[in-house]
Amino acid sequence: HYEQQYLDLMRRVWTQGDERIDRTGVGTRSLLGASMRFSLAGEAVPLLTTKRVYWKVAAREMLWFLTGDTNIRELVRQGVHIWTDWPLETYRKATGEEISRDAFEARIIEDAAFAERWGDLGPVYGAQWVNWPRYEAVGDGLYRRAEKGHNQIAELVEGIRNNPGSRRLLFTGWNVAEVAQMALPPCHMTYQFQVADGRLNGLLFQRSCDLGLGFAFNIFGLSLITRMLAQQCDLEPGEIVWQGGDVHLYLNHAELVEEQISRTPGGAPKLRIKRRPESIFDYRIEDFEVVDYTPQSHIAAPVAV
Ligand code: DHF
Ligand code: TMP
Repeated sequence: HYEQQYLDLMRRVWTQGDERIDRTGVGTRSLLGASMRFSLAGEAVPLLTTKRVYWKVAAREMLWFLTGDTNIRELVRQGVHIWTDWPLETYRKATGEEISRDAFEARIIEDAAFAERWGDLGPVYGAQWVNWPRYEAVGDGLYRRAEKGHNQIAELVEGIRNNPGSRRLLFTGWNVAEVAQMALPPCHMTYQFQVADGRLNGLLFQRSCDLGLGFAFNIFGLSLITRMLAQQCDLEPGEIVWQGGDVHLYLNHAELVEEQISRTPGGAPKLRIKRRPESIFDYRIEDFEVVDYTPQSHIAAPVAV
């Protein structure tokens, strides 16, 4: 089963990983460098089956990236809570107010000015993917930021269509000049694609991977964007390759790890796109459907902020 690779890696990190205190203070076991491959042939999708993965949340996040938005307001409006903890932490530290997560989210939705001030994550994924800053010369060696940045995604679609032999079919969120302004520098940082035999293959380099929590979303996201790009470029989806840099398990995920590696993966979920939108930017959540997904129960685990 495709998921065995994941469970094997999880066991390896847990039993052989180097134990250290990380940025969050929670502590991890970690190793550097890992790779997995999955087929997207037919409608296959490597959703984890040893726990329920809320794939619609991951899909909404991906669609949100593609709009270029970096404010959590729209996510929260859609009932997506996965990015709330970071602005919440900033707000609590800055104001000393012991506001609950629910109350913070309610204010983000109700109060546009509050959301503007406190809900932004900085120039993260979306900002770099579709609006990477571009500068134009104004003379005397001076530059100003152009109104419109580079749209790496639009350029990628053109590249796949018009230059399928290219080895430069990629986009990245790692903008060195802006990393310091981001709530979190990109984890799933570089995506690369290849056209081979009428198929689109996709690869993700993820510099930092929370194997217990983030990975399930990231591998689904890679599958989804590869499938969307393939559809837009009249190709069949091929394979995806995942490459992890610092691959880790948080020490407070012990129960999740023990439970998950004791389970046996099963089934062959499928991801369907029900419509062919005008462009890569016109997909809606209703366009996606997952069938034959009968996962084992969800395993809740705390996220290290
Ligand atoms: N920090 C850390 N330490 N790990 C992450 O995976 C992570 N991911 C981020 C931002 N910072 C992070 C963005 N993505 C969840 C999933 C993805 C995600 C953030 C959080 C999460 O909490 N997933 C739970 C619940 C999902 C839900 O309730 O919708 C899960 O069980 O999958
Ligand atoms: P770091 O910036 O110190 O590496 O911390 C980021 C943490 O978030 C790390 O545990 C990796 C995890 N993460 C993912 O695994 N996937 C994601 O999509 C995101 C945003 C974060």
